Amino acid sequence: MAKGEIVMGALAPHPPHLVYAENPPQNEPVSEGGWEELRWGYERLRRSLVGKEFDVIIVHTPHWQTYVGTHFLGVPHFKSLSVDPIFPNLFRYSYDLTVDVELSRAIHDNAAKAGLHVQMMENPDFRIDYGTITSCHLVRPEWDIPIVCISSNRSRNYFSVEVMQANMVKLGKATREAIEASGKRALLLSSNSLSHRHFTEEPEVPEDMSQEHITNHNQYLWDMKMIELMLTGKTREMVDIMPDFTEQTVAETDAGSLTWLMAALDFPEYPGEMHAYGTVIGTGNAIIGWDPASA
Ligand code: 2X7
Ligand code: FE2
Repeated sequence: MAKGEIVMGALAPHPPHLVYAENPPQNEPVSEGGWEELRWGYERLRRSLVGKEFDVIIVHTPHWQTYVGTHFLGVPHFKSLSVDPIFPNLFRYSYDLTVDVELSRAIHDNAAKAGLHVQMMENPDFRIDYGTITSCHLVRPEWDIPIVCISSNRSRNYFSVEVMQANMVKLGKATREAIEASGKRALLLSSNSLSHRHFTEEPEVPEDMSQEHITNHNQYLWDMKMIELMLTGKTREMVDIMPDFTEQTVAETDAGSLTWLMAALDFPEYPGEMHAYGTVIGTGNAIIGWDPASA
């Protein structure tokens, strides 16, 4: 069997606003558009995947939060309605997806061997989180490829951001090794925003773009620093300063998704490809791809 590989890794944020703005048939609310910069960025990311074949999408998500260990979806098929708890006016999405349980279990087993607390999630009535659905929809709206979905272990909350990062580095390595042993080609998604202070009031028309901007300049400067490191191949340095970034911008990197992705890609020294940066209700969001073939 040929060695499996990561065909691309991407920072793929999940503001539900982006799905709302696209008006796909799966989402009930209807919009007049909005957040084009980011939606066009997702278009560019999808274009960069044309011609690359992949068997599975592996997503690490901040909105499936587990407090005892990292969990993996372990049921082959899920179909239900996902409603965003904060923005039910924007996101009521009917999903129907398949899971690569074999690869899910292989990553689980590898992570257990590396000393991490892990568990397969085998409840068929489990509700898939909107982070997973949004990132997967925007990257692959056809839903024709099985996913592996990894929870975010909230060790940052009861230990520290450093403990969380150390665990995510182990999880990333375990993920890469499981992919290689499987013979499969995988697309990896880190489903998170960068800076994450957001407005506490929504405009009357949510897609009124005259109201959209970063919450404060401090966040903008931090986002630009992190992006500069990602675009110049300094990903170890980026991960090293992530605790400060996370603290100062209440960044969604607290979930560990981006650290996991960097470790799975073995800390790329080649530049990430920038597809877009934009704000959603004041948060900073970047869409960036890393293609190991460009190393
Ligand atoms: O979950 C999110 C997010 N990460 C960013 C912006 C807006 C809403 O939801
Ligand atoms: Fe989020």
